[in-house]
Amino acid sequence: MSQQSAHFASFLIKTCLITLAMVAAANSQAKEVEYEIKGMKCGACVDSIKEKVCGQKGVTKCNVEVGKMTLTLDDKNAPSDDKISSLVKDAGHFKVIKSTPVTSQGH
Ligand SMILES: [Cu+2]
Repeated sequence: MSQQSAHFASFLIKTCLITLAMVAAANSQAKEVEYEIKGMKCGACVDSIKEKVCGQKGVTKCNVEVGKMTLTLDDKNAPSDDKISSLVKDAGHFKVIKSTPVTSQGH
């Protein structure tokens, strides 16, 4: 095998593995939850919450904006609501005041 085709083969394998991982992620039960957060004022607040919450095991998607956080949670490994509340609290003077499951039905 030439070096170039070996390189191409390894590229194919990587692409294949990524696709498999994506399919696995899509197949596992995921839920989306929206959190209303008190005490956030600016981008720095957003960053500190992101830092605490987004890397958690079971959090597959993490979107934080001022006053609001939307997480996609992998049902199997998802942190509990209490855990998430305490992570948000640890990030600064923030408090989860409401969490609402987002249903994709009705779209
Ligand atoms: Cu801030």
